[in-house]
Amino acid sequence: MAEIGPNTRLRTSPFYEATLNEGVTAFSPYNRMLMPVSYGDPMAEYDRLMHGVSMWDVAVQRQVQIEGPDAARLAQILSVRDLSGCFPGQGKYVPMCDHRGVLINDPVVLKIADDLFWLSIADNNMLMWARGIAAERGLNVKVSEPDVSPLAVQGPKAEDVVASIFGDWVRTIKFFWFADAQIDGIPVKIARSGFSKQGGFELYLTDGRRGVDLWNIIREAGQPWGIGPGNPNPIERIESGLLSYGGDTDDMTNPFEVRLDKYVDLDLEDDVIGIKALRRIHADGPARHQLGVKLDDWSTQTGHATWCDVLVDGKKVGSMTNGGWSPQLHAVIGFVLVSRSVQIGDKVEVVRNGEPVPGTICDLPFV
Ligand code: THG
Repeated sequence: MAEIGPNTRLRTSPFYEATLNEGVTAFSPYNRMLMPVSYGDPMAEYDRLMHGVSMWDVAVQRQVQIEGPDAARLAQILSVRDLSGCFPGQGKYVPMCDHRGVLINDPVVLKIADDLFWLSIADNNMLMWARGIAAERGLNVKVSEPDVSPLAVQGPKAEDVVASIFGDWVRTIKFFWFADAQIDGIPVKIARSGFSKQGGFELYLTDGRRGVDLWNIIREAGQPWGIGPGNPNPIERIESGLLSYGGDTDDMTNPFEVRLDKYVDLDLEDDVIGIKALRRIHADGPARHQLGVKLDDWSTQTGHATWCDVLVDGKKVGSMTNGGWSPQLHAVIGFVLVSRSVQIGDKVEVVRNGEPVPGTICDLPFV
């Protein structure tokens, strides 16, 4: 088995050593970093998230910091969701598009202050994008990547764990809001957010030298609730209908195709990038839509390096973008991105490793 040689282009997370100690078995590249994606026991990782508490290293969710007099303006120019109702201390899930209306990211935007924003980004170079747009529009802002690394604590017991460390006041943090805190001199922002539907927090570490210390504090405090390491869980997020930018989207996908309609405000000013294209796409109706598929095949085989063709009467109508065995549905389920002619209830075939597997189209979310 070949290895990735040491290089300065692949950055390590402040939690890297801690994840090695935990026995991480697989990484995925993301924002020129390594994201831990398995500790070797996917069912245990899933069960902790569903019934207990899981912690995961998402330092790869890099922050793009925008500060200065035009910070709010640049944040809005990049966002097809209205940010005017966003207050300091609040986050919003925000689609970002290019001039064609194609989705280029779906960050959580955190408003730190009236003139200071973080874009907590998915896998695409938004630092370069934000800098380029700021310069071309002549905006008075500084765009940088700060020393900030999120650590997720997710699952029904996450609140108990985080409260046991920081105090019961964290229970009052509202969905997608955040607050400053410290533990043993380690500075964090505690946000009620995270890439699962099981509830929990993300701790934004703001001193990269203290990653292992923070990991160990949470690990220790979580023992009574059976905490263990995990990852943005590939099957829970499919059951729950959460989009993976870059996993479920390609270089043509617009927000309407992937169920982000409710985060798009078409009456924003014309200077918002992509908004004019989105108005046209909305009027014409998008070409494709994202739905679910349930396969009539009990094999638990998961993990596809490429999208799988979806066929109707032997003709390609789209792709299954991700899929896997669902313990809740007792079936292999997946997301499909298919022509709008394909409807809920339709019978299709999904080509996996050259073999057509029959399945049925269904609505999202699965659960
Ligand atoms: N947390 C933080 N940054 C992130 C992610 C995260 N950056 C990358 C990636 N994940 C961005 N993608 C998402 C996708 C979904 C959600 C958050 C980030 C999400 N959606 C909820 C939902 O769909 O139900 C809530 C959206 C809402 O209604 O406000 O949480 O996970 N820091």
